[in-house]
Amino acid sequence: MTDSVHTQSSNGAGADVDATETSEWLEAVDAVVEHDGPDRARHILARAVQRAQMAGSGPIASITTPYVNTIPAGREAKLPGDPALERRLRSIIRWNAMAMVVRANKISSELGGHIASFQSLATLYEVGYNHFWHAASDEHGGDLVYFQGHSSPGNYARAYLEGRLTEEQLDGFRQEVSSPGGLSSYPHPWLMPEFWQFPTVSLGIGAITSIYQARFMKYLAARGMAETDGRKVWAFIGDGEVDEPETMGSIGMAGREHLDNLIWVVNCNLQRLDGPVRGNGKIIQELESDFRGAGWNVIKVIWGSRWDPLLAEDHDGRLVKVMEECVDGEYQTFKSRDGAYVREYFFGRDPVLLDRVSHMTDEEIWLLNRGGLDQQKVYAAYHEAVQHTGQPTVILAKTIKGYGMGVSGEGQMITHQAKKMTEDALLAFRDRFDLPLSDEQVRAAEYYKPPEDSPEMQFLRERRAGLGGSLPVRRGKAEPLEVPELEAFKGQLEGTGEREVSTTMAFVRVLAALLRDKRIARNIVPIVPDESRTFGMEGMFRQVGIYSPVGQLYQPQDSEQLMFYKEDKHGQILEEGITEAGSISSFIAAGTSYSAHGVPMIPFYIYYSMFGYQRVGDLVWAAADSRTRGFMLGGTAGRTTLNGEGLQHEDGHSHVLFSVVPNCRAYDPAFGYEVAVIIQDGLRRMVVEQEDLFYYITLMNENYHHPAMPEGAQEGILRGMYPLRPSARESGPRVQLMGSGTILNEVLAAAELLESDFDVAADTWSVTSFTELRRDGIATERWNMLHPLEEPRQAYVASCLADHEGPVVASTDYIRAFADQIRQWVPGRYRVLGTDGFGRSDSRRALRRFFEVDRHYVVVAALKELADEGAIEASRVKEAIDRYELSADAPMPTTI
Ligand SMILES: Cc1ncc(C[n+]2csc(CCOP(=O)(O)OP(=O)(O)O)c2C)c(N)n1
Ligand SMILES: [Mg+2]
Repeated sequence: MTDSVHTQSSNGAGADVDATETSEWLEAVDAVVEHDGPDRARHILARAVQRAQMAGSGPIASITTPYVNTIPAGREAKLPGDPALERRLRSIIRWNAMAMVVRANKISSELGGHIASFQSLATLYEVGYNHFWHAASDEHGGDLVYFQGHSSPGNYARAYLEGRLTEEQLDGFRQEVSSPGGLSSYPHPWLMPEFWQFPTVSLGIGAITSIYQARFMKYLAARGMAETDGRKVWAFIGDGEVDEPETMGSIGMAGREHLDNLIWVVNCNLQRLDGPVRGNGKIIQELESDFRGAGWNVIKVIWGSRWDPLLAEDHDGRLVKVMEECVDGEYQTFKSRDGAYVREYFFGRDPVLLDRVSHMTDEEIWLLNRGGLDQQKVYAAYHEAVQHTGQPTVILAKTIKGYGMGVSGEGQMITHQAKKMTEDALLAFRDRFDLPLSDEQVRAAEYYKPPEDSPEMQFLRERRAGLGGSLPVRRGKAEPLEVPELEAFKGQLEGTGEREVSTTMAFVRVLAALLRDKRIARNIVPIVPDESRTFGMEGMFRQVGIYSPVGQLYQPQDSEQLMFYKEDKHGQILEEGITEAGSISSFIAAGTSYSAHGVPMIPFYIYYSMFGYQRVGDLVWAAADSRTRGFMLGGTAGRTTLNGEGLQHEDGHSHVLFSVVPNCRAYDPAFGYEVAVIIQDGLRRMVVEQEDLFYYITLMNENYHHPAMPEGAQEGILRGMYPLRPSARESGPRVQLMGSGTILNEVLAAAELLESDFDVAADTWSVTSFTELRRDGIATERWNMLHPLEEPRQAYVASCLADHEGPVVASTDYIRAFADQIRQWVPGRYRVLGTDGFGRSDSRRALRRFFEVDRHYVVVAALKELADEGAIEASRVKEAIDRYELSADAPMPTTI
């Protein structure tokens, strides 16, 4: 770049006080570039900038470059083969993608779909499909491509040409229930498990999970679990999508860890749903500095080849100056108008430029194309990206939203949601992309597939065969592993005797046992967001090491100690730092490794339970959709059990939140043996049987005695409840008490008080999962409804309680909705206590009294139920209230 005007506008320097001196410097730069090349120029200038900064110049902007392509025209790798053929093939795919949305909405406009986004992306996808993306084969482990969610019609249209989908299936777009083989709206592995690999449509989710996927591949390779060299993770991200914190929040990690197996393509069509992304600025320039600052290799693909001659002639920088002055809102408007408009409002900003394009017709000006829509420019960028080492690459590709939609949407504000095309727009689309369709066929939006022996189809097949097969494609199973039997956790099954421990400690011992088990030790992936010491896991730092791509470049402060802080190239722990979103992204990468890499890994992600679903719910949903297998451990759980931390920390509802995830098995165990049974069976189901489930288990930090596992309890632990301590009393009033987690101890104490103070028999049940009990209840009820003539089945809760008299009282450390889940299957009266309200700090005892879930409230609740049943006098309830000094007129805990 030779122009002082342009230099000023891109680096914000002040007015030029000595233009002659400036030109001399610039000429010197030109000379270096000419004689020694641009790399040498960069070196000298970097040194010069450093010198000026040392002298106090302040920051000199160096992270943005002029608003032109990063790769100069002369340095581009050339697209191999026949460009015209590729354009024809891409045009057919464009047509079919558009047709499937138009046709679906002829059936009913209820169905929806998007046309404009894929039309902006088509070149970016097709160059990848034809030249870069490997499917998994004997020669290559396979690239992993995160497609932009609402561009799925483009993927379907290609799969149709490849013979993977039929016309009937295309016609079943968004009709998954009524049309067999119907296609899901967006990439959903849950709905199309052999096709889609990564759910992306909740904006930001594909972005962050792609980063952690790339990092997990480096981790797998470092640990010798899989050969991932040469494999790339590609992620397509919308320019509007970059506003999501999940999109940009982890780019620093990708830079820091040198994830050169990661390539992001940001589709800068300048628009999001409502309007322009940065109408008053330039999204590409903004992102360039963000990514470069985060250590990424940035490739801007702004201008198409038709601009090359104009840029080559731009010795005075006037063109680049106008390019930089125009804001994105203007660029959007240009492409919604015509050549005459562009001449007047773009080139017309500078009379010299206007003159420079005077030889061009309006049509030629209109055809000046954008980089992201030019297969040559895109090819050159991809070529450089896959070669680049030491850094992740982001390609900032400028495109046009609704490209080709003409009056029905091109560059228009309304284009995102356009799912219909006028007849004129359809005909214009046909003409613009030279599609061999009659007017009749166009009006009917017929699909088009060229003859099998046509050059387009041959090329398509050849390219995909050369790259290992079709994409996307998802692997559903890996070689199963052997898992330890329950006896491996003997320590937990036998109880703790005199020792008082927490369920967190019990879990850490189970994990330690797994890390010693030869069959699966290597497959375990402990994940922690800066909380290992909280959970007493710091012993593992030394034992298995913390993964770091560079090992440990310093002597740790605690190196003298046995359990020092050990970072290691082969480390097994993923210590994520303070990012729950990043940690769960690692959980997803590890828990889907069986699918993406054919290597089953078993993540144990342990974190503060409050910062789980509540913090990253959408990623939990993505984990479920992805068929992630693994364990999420909600540590320091329970509103009164994590007692000192107050409102923002004390979790009384994560179980209710996790209860909504269909393939999540959620448990609130109270004892070490329950933890062991649940984890062992989870391993069997996920790793041996390969069921697509994941587990949520709450763990607590309260220490108490753990009994040995009662005989025969195993099945009940897994199904959700089992009898823990039956009363020895045979006659007199009787109640059934239920409890879970730490509050089970209060319930056990209540049973003793009922017996000793009130002569009431109390049978105690440990409820490990109200959520599982509810699932069983719903399934049973549904079966009975649909089989009215058959012998009704009994819900598991009902069958447990069938031979046990008396009202039922449940108390937990969660809001009442948790235990309330099973109400309709509890025979007889059912009263639920819970910790509804905001947490606060105090002793556990005070909090349990405050929230009315302690032993005394359980006694009062049980007596009240007995009184309401007529089994005892109401005065006995009052007696208990007085005896235990409960405050009858205290306000509801939820209101204070
Ligand atoms: C978390 C989330 N919020 C909102 C949406 C709804 N939505 C779908 S696409 C879209 C606009 C996307 O714009 P951009 O990222 O620029 O993609 P483009 O279609 O322009 O390529 C919105 C708001 C969503 N899918 N996910
Ligand atoms: Mg956009």
